[in-house]
Amino acid sequence: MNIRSLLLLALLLPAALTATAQSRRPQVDLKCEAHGMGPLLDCTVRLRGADGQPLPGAGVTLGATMPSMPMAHTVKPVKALPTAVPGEYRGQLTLEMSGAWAIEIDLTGPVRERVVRVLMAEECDGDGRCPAPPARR
Ligand SMILES: [Cu+2]
Repeated sequence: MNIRSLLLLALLLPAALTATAQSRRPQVDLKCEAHGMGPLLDCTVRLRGADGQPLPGAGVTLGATMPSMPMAHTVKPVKALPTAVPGEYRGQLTLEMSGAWAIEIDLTGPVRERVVRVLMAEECDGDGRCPAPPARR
């Protein structure tokens, strides 16, 4: 191997490693519904591996903070438990007010990752359940 190909390798290797690390990242799908006072937030997390296959056997913890009010809230993180559907986990957060919440998804086990999604959680009228859509930034 001459010096030129060595240099080329040195240039390309980090990019290749980054691409590999990226492609190993799990796909994380989060859907939440708000209901009741608090509001309560029921969240469903669907995990897929880099190969697109459902990812069972992960530890999934959900936390919530309010980006607009740092340190104002102490929402207790909850474990999201596996459902009958492979790669699907459900957990319920008790929020302390309506508004934009950053939902922190901490993954352990086959994958270690923290994913944060900001959702709008509103109190629903009566017994209603309201989808919590992504918050506009
Ligand atoms: Cu707040």
